[in-house]
Amino acid sequence: MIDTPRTSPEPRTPGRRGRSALRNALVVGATLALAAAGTVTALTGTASAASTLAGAAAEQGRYFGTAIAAGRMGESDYMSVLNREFDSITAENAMKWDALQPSRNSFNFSTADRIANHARSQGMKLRGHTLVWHSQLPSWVTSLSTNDLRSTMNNHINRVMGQYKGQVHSWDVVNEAFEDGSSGARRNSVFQQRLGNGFIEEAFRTARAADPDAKLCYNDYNTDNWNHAKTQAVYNMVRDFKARGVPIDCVGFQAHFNSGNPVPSNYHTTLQNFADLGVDVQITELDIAGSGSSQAEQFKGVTQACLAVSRCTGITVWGVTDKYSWRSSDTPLLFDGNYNKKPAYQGVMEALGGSDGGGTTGGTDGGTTGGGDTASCTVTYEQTERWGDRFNGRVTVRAGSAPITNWSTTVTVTSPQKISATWNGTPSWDSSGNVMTMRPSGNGTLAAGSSTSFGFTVMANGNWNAPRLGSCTAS
Ligand code: G2I
Repeated sequence: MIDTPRTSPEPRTPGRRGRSALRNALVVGATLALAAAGTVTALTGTASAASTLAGAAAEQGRYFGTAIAAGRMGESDYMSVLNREFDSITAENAMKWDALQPSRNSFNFSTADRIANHARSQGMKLRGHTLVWHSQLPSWVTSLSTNDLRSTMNNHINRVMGQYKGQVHSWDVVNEAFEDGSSGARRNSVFQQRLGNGFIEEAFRTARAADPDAKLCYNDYNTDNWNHAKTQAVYNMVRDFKARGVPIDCVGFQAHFNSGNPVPSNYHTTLQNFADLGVDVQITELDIAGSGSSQAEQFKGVTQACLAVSRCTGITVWGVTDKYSWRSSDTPLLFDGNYNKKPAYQGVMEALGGSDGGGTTGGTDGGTTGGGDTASCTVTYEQTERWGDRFNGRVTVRAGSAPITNWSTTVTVTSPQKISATWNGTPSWDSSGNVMTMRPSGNGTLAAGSSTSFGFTVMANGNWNAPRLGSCTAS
């Protein structure tokens, strides 16, 4: 059993919300925005709780991400669940050393860029994984001399972080640098052998200079149980870094669990103790072997533990669907091989306070918020173009399971952003000018399940955050 957190999480405002979170309408926030605009007297046919992982997590001030494999990006069900449910992406393999610098000083960003571009186009966050790791390291690195390895490590950090500067919210700067077992020792990697204990510190200092705005994380597994030697060893390193001013902002807990390594009863204690050192904590590669209610309870417990720690800023699961998991026979994820939501999904949603989205079919239901025959609609956002000073957005309005005759939704931008143009809709504005209520131009009739879209231009004025959508109201 997991220790039940006694404290309620402090609501946090994420710096940048992803598309799914936006789409799934923070109902409270949306209601306030609509009330401020003085435009709506009643919400019709909308759910009372967010119906996707990212939407529900956003209501708790957290992101909810997944790892993705570039090779699966052509599969429409995969992409539709990704885009609907998650607001942060980690490249499962595409940002590792062997993918980015297969031979010395020859960088290949094409696959990683595809993932980064997808995240940007969807208004999703991007986690960077990983800069310095003993695994998936090309053999040319392992034969370098000490001085060459030092400059090569720093060059790799600079080039890769430079490529994604301003887009990656958190980087796993160093991954898995400690041994398993009871020794608490550093792993005997090529970095450790040639550069000694100082390589971790050096990597973090180089990373801070390369992208001062990215959060810099140390990431590892088997660091979940507070009593384990490895957990203590990582804790001592982070405490030492904080004491000496070595730049570190976060600790990633991979959270790969199975029956031999279950979610420990003191998990919340571990997360809280690290957070108390003055770093954020993130659950970075969550997957839990199993099925049914037992798996669901464990996913729920992990989610609750994160919510109970105000500095636990988000959760990433290590894949979209069981069928493409790195350990698919363990069925460790939230969607089965047909993209059906599993009990584990409901477990996470219960912890997040969301609804389960009204159905188990994942691939094509578009994340409907309602059900039955009540008039309802959902909204989704996509950035369609970007220039040096502005970007265009498109909002797709989709009717739920009943036909609708009218709809409205809000688009909120963050000052100093300004909406300078709109098309395919009739806008009205609140007094701040930041909240636009959009209604149909002319006939708002939509058949059940069908969609229409409107567009707008946002003058960024230095702020490139995606706009926030209110809930969609229909009659
Ligand atoms: O092992 C699970 C994870 C532990 N923490 C660090 C993560 O980066 C790691 O991810 C896994 C990926 O999920 C696997 O997909 O890292 C593995 C490599 O250490 C990845 O496996 C590799 C295979 O070993 C390669 O043969 C294969 O070419 O995936 C590659 C791409 O499919």
